Amino acid sequence: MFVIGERTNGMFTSIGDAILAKDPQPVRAMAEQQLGCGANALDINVGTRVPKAERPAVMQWLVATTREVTDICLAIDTPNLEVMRVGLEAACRKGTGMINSTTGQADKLAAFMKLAREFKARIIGLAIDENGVAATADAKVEIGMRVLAAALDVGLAADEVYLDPITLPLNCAQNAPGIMLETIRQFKMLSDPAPHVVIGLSNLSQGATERGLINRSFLVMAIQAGLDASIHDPLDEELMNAMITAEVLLNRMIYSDSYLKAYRQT
Ligand code: THG
Repeated sequence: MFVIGERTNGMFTSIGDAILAKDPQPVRAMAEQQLGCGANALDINVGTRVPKAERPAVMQWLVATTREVTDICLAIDTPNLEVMRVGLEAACRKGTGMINSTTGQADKLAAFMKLAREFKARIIGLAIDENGVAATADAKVEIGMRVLAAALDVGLAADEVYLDPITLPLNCAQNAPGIMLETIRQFKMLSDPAPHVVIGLSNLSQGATERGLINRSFLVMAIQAGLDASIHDPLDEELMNAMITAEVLLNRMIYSDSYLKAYRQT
């Protein structure tokens, strides 16, 4: 599993405060903590408290500050093309970048795929188009197919594409998790080699009690369905243990009595 740490996000109070104060220390510390807990990439999101006009400069600062402590892949989390470009420039000076994300409308796809090629960045495509979030597995897969085709057209490989079925909160759409699982299975059958499949796991439990339990139960099911990347909190040790155990149970990792420790050492 490719774990994209979700915590460098202005939506979290401590990081949001640090961003507004331009205080680099909490940002660096959060990057190091996530990496220490097994993150393979970090999602970088300035949050909603930064005025729109300042977002390019703030993204530049947030990425550059994170880059001071790590060369790891940085996923630039913004729907805005200008913010994305500035973030990728800062991320790709040293190490790789990932576009989080494009949607399926033709004009957005064209612009973001051009950026992906320019920066040799991997790209996440959401199951959203001009009609909003696709509601059925068929509609999500149709958008996924369009994203994959656009990526192949600009010369990306299928395994540089990460399709995201869109995670809705369980407390507003109780049938959505089942639809996501079906979509994940179908995304993995779109091509051979297949695209990757990613989710923003924490969306699922927003507003619910038992957040941790809901997140880790679903993550295990999604891994079985073919999920191979997840944006989540690597500091949640029970979540990471459930993820590692799912990989052992699916025979993707060798069992030993110390498999949790072994995973963390590699
Ligand atoms: N897909 C893709 N990217 C994404 C998402 C996705 N990026 C953003 C988001 N969804 C994933 N990241 C988060 C980060 C935090 C939370 C949820 C998803 C979260 N935050 C707490 C809350 O809202 O309750 C904030 C807690 C606090 O204030 O401390 O749940 O789906 N491609």
